[in-house]
Amino acid sequence: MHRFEPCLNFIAGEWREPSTGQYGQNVNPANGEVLGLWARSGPGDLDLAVRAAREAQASWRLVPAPERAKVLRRVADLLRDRKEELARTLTMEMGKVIAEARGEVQEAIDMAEYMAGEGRRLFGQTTPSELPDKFAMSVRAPVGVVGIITPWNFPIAIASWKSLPAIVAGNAVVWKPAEETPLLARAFAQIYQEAGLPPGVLNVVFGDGPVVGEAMLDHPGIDVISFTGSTETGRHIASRAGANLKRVSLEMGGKNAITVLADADLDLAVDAILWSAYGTSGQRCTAASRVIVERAAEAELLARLVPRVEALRVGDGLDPSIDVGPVIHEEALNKIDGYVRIGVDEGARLVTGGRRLTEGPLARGFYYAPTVFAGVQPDMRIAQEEIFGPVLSVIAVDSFEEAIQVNNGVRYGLSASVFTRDVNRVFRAMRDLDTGIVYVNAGTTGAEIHLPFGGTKATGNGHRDSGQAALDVFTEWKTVYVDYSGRLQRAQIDNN
Ligand code: UN1
Repeated sequence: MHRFEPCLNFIAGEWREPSTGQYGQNVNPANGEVLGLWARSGPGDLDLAVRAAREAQASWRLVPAPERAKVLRRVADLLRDRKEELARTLTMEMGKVIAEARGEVQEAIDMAEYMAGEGRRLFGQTTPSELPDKFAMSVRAPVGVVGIITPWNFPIAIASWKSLPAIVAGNAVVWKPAEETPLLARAFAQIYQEAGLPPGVLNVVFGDGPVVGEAMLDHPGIDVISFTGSTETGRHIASRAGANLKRVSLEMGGKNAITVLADADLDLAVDAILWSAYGTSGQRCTAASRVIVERAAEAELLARLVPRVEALRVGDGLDPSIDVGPVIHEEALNKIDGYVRIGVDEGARLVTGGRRLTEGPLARGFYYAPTVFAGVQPDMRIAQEEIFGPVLSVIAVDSFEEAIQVNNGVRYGLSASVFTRDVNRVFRAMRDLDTGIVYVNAGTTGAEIHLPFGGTKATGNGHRDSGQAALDVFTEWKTVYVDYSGRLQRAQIDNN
C-alpha cells in the first residue's frame, strides 16, 4: 500500500493508474520529506490521452466560445476559493516562499478571468473585398489537440498560461507536468473537472520527460506543442516536432540583467535587485543574474546591496518571515555550486555567499546562500550561462552604450531592466535592449498576464505565452470569402 494517494493520470475525465504500474516520488525541497507519488506513465498512457483528447475536441470545438468561457469563469472561482491551500502545497512542492506562492496562484486566477473574457472576443478581421457582392473575413479556428509541457518553477501559473487559452479557443489539451510538482497539476486538473469541463478536453499524463514528453513529439494526434523549460530540451523539441510538422511554441532560458546607471535611484535599484535575483531562489526564467552598473556608481551600489543580501533570511518558505526558500533538488544545488567554483576560477571576486547552507534544520533541505560576485567580466561563464539559482554577477561598465552592449551580449533574450532618471536614455534603452520584455525602473520579474511573455534569440522561437499573443499559438487563421454575386468573379484579374 502507498502511504499517499498517488497522482494518477487524468484521461477522458477519469483518474487512471499508469499502464506501467510504476510510480515516482516527489519531495519537499525544504526538508526532504516525501510528499507524494506520481504515475510513471508509458507511451501507451499518452496514446490513450491523445485519443480521448481527439474525441472530445470534435464536440468541444462546436460549443459556442462564450459557453466554453463559462467553464473558465468557474475555474477562476475555484482557484480563488482554494488560493491558500494551493499556495501552501506549492511552497511545499517546489520551495518558493508563501507570499510568492500566493502570487503565483493569483497569476492563474488572473489568467482564467482574462481568458474567460476571450470567450466573447476571439476577434478576427472583416475587410472589404476588391470585388462587388463579395465579403471577406478571417476567423480564429482551434488547431486541434495541444500538447503542453510545463516546468516546476511555476507549476500552476505556466500551466494556466497554456491550458486556458487553448481550451477557450476550442482545442483539447494533453498535459505533461513536471515530475517535481505533481500535486499542483492534480489539483489544477481537479478544478477543471469540478468546473464542468467535459471529459477529455483536458488530460494529464504524469511521467518522465524522455518517455512521455518524447512520445508527445512523435504522436500524430498532437498538433501543437507548447513548452517552457531549458534551451537544450527546447532545441530537441523543435527539431523533433519540426520534422513531424507540429507547431511548436518554446519559452526557454534567460540571462537577464538589471542595468543601473549612475543617475539612478540606488535604493530603489537595490530593492529591485534583491527581489529579482533572489526571489524564487533565482529559479525564474526572468530572474536577474547580472547587474550591469556604471563604474561611477559601482562602489556605492555594492555598499548598499551586500548587507541587504547578507540579511536575507533563508529557510522553509512556509514560515512567513523567510525571504529565500530552498532550491529544487540536490542536482540543482550541485549545479549552482559548480558555477560558483567556475566564477572563482575565472577570477571573479566572491563578495558574499558561495556555499551550501547546512546549519540546523537547513541540513535536511537544499539551501544555497544568496551569492554576489563582483569584478565580473561580461564574457565569463557565470555572466553568460543560465545558473538558475541565487547567484548574481556584478559587471562594471564605462558608459550607457557599453551597458546595452553587455546586456545584449548573451545568447538569451528574455527580460532586461534599466534604472535611470534620464528620459532620453530610457527611450534608447527601450529601443536597443534586444529582449522580449523590458522594464524601466523595475526589476526583471513581475510580468502581467494580459501582455505577451517570451523572449528573443535562444529564449524562444518567435511565439509568446500570455495576452492576446497566446491565441496565435492555439488558433489557426481561417480566411473566408463569401461571393454573393451569383457569377464567377476573378480576383486580381477582373478589375485590372
Ligand atoms: C518564469 O520564470 O518561468 O514575470 C515565469 C515573472 C512571473 C512569471 C515568470 N510572472 O517573473
